[in-house]
Amino acid sequence: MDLDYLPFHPGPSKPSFTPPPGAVDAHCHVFGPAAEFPYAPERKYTPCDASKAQLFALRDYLGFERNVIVQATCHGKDNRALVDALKASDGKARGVASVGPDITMDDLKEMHEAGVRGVRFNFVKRLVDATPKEVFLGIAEKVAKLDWHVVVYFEAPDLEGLIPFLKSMPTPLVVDHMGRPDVTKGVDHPDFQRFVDLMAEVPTIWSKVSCPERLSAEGPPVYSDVAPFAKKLVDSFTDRVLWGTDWPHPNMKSHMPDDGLLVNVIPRIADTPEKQQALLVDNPMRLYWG
Ligand code: 0GY
Repeated sequence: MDLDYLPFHPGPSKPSFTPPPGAVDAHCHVFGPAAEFPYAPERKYTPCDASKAQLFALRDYLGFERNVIVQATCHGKDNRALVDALKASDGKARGVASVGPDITMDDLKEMHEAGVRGVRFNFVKRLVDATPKEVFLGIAEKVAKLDWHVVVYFEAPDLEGLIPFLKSMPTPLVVDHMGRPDVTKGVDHPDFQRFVDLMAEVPTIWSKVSCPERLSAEGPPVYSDVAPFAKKLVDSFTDRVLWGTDWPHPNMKSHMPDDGLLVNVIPRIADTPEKQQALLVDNPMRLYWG
């Protein structure tokens, strides 16, 4: 583990918000354990181990029924830890993998069998070396044949330059963490409006309304400065939003969030039972278990 790496919260509080039956934590990771699934040589950080058993225990503790496990960059394109967790989940987890241009349809079909339903393209420079867009497009064309989608992770300043690429995707697209807006600029700032406009224009683009702990200037326990951004997306695109814990919170430097408090943010961003049902159950079920 890196010396400045913060491990996940050892004893999260019990949330006061109870997720509806069938709720899905649609963004979380497994790390290692390194002795079984070594971290990738090209990784930019070395986390603490965070096993599938710990993830499934947290799922139950927080009141969720399913997980979408997203391949984290510390495992590079070696999806073995992810696939192992999916196979152990009893059908209660789906996955998003990270693959290279040499991936074959047979490899993808094998991952599909295990529960993978998407690939992640990462543009965050501190996490990965850049991949040419043509390479991403070639991968997207392959996974489109299996009706998978693409998850993209980028930071707000990169959105404008990425729009033509995002629009060229042959699959549905899920944007991680609302495109990481600078929340100090306010929800009406043109930068966030650009993202709202993109979602309005392209009906196949979804957003995760996740990670208040990464985006907040205010911090815990309420992360109230992030809520207006997530609420705007939930209200405007109720059937294209997903929520996740982001456990075990890779690379958090400011603080390690209490996962129970993160769950308590949900009713602030989805303020009716109908919106909560869409965000936590209907939307992820359609995308990952449909
Ligand atoms: C996240 C965010 C981060 C890391 C990763 O795959 C990863 O390493 O996604 C981050 O550092 O912002 O979604 O987990």
